[in-house]
Amino acid sequence: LPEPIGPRAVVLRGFALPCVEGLLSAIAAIEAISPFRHMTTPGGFTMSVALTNCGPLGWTTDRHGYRYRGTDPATGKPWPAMPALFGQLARDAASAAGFEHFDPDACLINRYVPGARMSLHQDKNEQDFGAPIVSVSLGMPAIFLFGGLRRSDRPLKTPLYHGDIAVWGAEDRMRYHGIMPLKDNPHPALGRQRINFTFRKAG
Ligand code: MD5
Ligand code: FE
Repeated sequence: LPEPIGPRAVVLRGFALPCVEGLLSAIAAIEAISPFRHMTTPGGFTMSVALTNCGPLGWTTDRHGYRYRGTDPATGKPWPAMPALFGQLARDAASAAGFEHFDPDACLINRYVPGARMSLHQDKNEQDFGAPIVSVSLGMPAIFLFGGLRRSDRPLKTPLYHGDIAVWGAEDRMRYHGIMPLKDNPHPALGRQRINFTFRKAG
């Protein structure tokens, strides 16, 4: 049952549970080609979250700024292909949230360990703000911060658990959001980590 967190934002509890095994084996294949790594922000900070990507475009950051690229700067090669299962799950979740025909060209995969966090930000490096964003959470639970259109708007806090999918679009697309520092609650299957992947239409 979709749990609304905004006018066009929902959490679909457990939506990814039926395909977790397939998702985990796909992530293993992706990280064998493009490993998780800690990138540097334009301000010179090293992110506490490690990331990789799959699909035609991958989100990156370095001293020069944030941008999507067709190749992995660590390997010089294209990002691993988006597994068919990923595309199907993203499309099904978007559809369940009322966004038909979602066709992502980028999937950013974040890995959190205890203490890792993501401070409040907007996702604005994509070309197409008309498309929603779909996010899948696996492993340790996290507290998601869902703010407003101004950084100073007080965020709603909602937990995201293993298998949950969140979908945002339309007037909720540009809301500030983040993840509180992860507590050390080991997950039975994934241990001391949380993996989040976000599907976007970036190009
Ligand atoms: C995460 N990732 O759990 C978080 C939250 C990111 C990011 O924010 O940019 O990699 S996933 C939830 C999310 C993603 C994109 C947009 C919005 C929420 N939103 O508009 O609220 O690793
Ligand atoms: Fe984000």
